[in-house]
Amino acid sequence: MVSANSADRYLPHTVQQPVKILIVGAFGVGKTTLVGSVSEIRPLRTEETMTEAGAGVDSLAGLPEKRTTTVAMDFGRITLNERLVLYLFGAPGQRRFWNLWEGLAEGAVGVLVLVDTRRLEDSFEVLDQLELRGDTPFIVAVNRFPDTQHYSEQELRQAMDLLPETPIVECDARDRTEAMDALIALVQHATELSRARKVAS
Ligand SMILES: Nc1nc2c(ncn2[C@@H]2O[C@H](COP(=O)(O)OP(=O)(O)OP(=O)(O)O)[C@@H](O)[C@H]2O)c(=O)[nH]1
Ligand SMILES: [Mg+2]
Repeated sequence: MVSANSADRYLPHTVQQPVKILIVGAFGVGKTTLVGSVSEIRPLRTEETMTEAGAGVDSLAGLPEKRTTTVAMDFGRITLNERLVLYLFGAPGQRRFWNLWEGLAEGAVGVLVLVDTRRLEDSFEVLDQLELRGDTPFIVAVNRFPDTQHYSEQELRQAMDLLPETPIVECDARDRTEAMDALIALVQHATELSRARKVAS
């Protein structure tokens, strides 16, 4: 029997809609920072102190504070509304770990590609990797650093050779609201694509 106040005790069954999101990007673009800013649980991190091995491979230019790098993944969670919970997986950015991306992308509804336009060339290969994956929806989020030069959306789109339908957003990965807005834009894009594909099939 359902008691009068069951609505207070039980979450509506619609609540548990877990959605997996993958955050990728070149070395040091702010993936771990973004997961940490938005996660409502203490994020799981796999940070290791950077060693000499990375010197010359991964540039720390423009990242004066950076001391560690992700070696496996970041994990966080955010409840977007009473129906939607996002599970966030942040990928490692060092190229030697990119082989982990395939596994991390398994079951993801969308990918947030974080880019640092001060080192945009580092992101070209990241975008190539995604295009190889084919059908996982993605959007590009420009992480704004203090010395980031402003480019128009058209300039960015052209530089990254993005399709007109791929959304570009801008955020400060340290800012919870801005980072969350980027994730919401991704979820919306993935939802729209999935609807369009259903109609087409
Ligand atoms: N000013 C500024 N600094 C940022 C921002 N996002 C990240 N940082 C700093 O930039 C550095 C890089 O951040 P991480 O979050 O470790 O980058 P990552 O993409 O996870 O790096 P890897 O896992 O090594 O690829 C850190 O020192 C952050 O404090 C931002 O939006 N603005
Ligand atoms: Mg990281």
